[in-house]
Amino acid sequence: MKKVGIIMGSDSDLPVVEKAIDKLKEYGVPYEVHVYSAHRTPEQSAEFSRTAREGGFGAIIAAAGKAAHLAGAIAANTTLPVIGIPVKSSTLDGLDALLSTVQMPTGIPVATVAIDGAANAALLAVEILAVSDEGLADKLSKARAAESAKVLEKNAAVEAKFNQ
Ligand code: RP5
Repeated sequence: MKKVGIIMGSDSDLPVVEKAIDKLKEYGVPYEVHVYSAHRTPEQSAEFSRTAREGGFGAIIAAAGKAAHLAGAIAANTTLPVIGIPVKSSTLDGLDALLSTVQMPTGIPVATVAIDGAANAALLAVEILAVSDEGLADKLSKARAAESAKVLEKNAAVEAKFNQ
């Protein structure tokens, strides 16, 4: 199975990124985690993304806050799918990171999830790998069904309490 690369701009992003790591573990997807900054260690982040395809990666998750150029800088150096997580690490509550991550120019896409949306970033990476992996696709379907069952159970309780 292809690996997922998880890159964060600073180790201060780790509390958010851990939710992506946990989700990948849940699905048994192999991953590597690195701290590479678009601004503080530009050579390392470029080198990682240039060699990611031959290194066995199938998707890259990039998490950064403030002027969050990491996902875009990584996407500039690879044609692998790149998923950006805008991190809420500033006085602007992550809106700065959201706009910096999502507003990519045509030709260099970054699939941007919600501010601090690390679990969804991992799920999107799993969905990308599941395009060519039946086992993963099956796990995703089962998880969706389990979520639906939980909501239906809650609906039944609410209906029983309030409806005549
Ligand atoms: C960004 O700046 C990082 O991704 C982090 O979210 C933010 C703050 O970094 P530190 O100053 O805590 O290292 O580049």
